[in-house]
Amino acid sequence: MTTTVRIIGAPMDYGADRRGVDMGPSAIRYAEVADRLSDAGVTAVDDGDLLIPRAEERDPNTDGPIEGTAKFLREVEDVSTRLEERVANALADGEFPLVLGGDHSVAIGSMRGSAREADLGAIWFDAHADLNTPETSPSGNVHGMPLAATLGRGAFGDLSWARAPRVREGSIAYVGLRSIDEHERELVRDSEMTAYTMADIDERGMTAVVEDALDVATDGTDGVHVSLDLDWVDPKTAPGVGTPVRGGVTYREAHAALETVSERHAAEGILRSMDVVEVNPILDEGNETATIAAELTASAFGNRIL
Ligand code: B3U
Ligand code: MN
Ligand code: MN
Repeated sequence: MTTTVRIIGAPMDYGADRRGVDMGPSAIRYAEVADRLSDAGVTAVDDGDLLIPRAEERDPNTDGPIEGTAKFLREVEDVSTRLEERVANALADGEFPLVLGGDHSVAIGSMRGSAREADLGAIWFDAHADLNTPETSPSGNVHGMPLAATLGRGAFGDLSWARAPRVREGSIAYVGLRSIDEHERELVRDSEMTAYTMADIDERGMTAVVEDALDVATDGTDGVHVSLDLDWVDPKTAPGVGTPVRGGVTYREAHAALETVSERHAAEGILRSMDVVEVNPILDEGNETATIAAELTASAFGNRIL
């Protein structure tokens, strides 16, 4: 049975400080993600974009319903709820939901949709930990908080639209972590999550690290969500992101990582959903970052040279 990937565009930038990631879905489509997926042997269908009002038309509402600061939280709730539905519908129809962001707060809706009928593990390919809560966030930007939201940490514990009850902390693995806030460091250390930093990749090589991350995310779960934040890749290679952090993974390491995921998927059928986030075409050079995003997506579905 061939896989059908359902592309769901989530052009949301409420969670980020810099405008532009709302153009991510267009840029990744323009970089021929659908054709690249076909080359990988899967059928791609496009579910279009969620309609999302521009941030300028909304009020960031920093004194919203919770303790701490989380800008545009009502808007993020609205998008998350609609995205969750689209992701759950794709799975119910037997298709694979591929969410194109948008800033990383789209992962709240994608993971909730994916975890509705399954115990879900996750691999977080990202420079950042995204575990801030509204109380600890230095920026108030929700794209630094999606894992805290999904796990119901801090003020998110009171928000029923955010927490995904079937995502366990112990089933989440970071790969390539290299930028972490002071409070967040403690949060990660005290959590049951597994964190593979850039140092682990340097020491052991990408393939071995991703194999271990897959063990974490598959152990006792029904499937794995892959969250790919393009700031994971080194900014010299992928400059079109809002919060570049030097010392990121190389082009080749990135492909090796997603190929390792696809090999495990081919053998064990582990993948359940994926999001590709934080591509910012305004800051990009020649759509290079979106192109890498599209290529890495195809790698995750088994695109190979031979
Ligand atoms: N940790 C910082 C910065 C950040 C997180 N995610 C991104 N940037 N893309 C924060 O604002 O929470
Ligand atoms: Mn992120
Ligand atoms: Mn990031």
